[in-house]
Amino acid sequence: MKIYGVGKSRSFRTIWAAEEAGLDYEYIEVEFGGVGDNGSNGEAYRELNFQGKVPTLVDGELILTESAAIVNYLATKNTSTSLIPKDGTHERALYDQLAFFTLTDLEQPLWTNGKHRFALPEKHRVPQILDTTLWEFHKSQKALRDLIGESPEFALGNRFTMADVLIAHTLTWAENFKFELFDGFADYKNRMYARSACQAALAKLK
Ligand SMILES: N[C@@H](CCC(=O)N[C@@H](CS)C(=O)NCC(=O)O)C(=O)O
Repeated sequence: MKIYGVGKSRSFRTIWAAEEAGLDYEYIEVEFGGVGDNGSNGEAYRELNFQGKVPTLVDGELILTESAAIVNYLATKNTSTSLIPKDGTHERALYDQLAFFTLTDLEQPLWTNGKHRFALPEKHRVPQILDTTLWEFHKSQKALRDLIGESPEFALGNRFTMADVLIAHTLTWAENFKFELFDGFADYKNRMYARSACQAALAKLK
């Protein structure tokens, strides 16, 4: 199994998830903008990932290019772990709600901020939107507080799930972009990042 990624970008979610699930994988660092074999603009990588984005997972015939889909796939691949609630349960519905919330409401202002500071071609950037992203992220944190509580031990119930990977990674992304985190969330994501699986994933980046 191969995972293609770039540093602490969204691809970090997937290698952290692979470590939590105790799976063997090869991590391949993609060069953003490069045209060589592992360059995001290279022909070989574009064959796997049409948009030249990260992450990409290749497992035999299967190719996945969405971080949360990869995280969920990895969670179910090792059946001896319980990193994702079982299909058809209320707990699974609540898990899905957290995952979709994270990828739509919570990360959206962060990605908009990044796009309009550096990711989009300059002529498409709108600097006035940056203040709006700060306001929106604050609003999303209030919604997150409603969903998981002010000082959560875990995002869902009383055990670790992949929802913690998605949320803690997104909160760290916010911190790296200099967004202010609510106190309880800063403590929560620090505790999640102290997990040995997360530290093992971070070590892959060095
Ligand atoms: N919805 C996708 C988004 C993937 C994505 O946009 N990845 C960023 C890095 S975090 C990327 O590759 N950006 C390069 C680009 O936009 O060209 C996911 O969650 O995997």
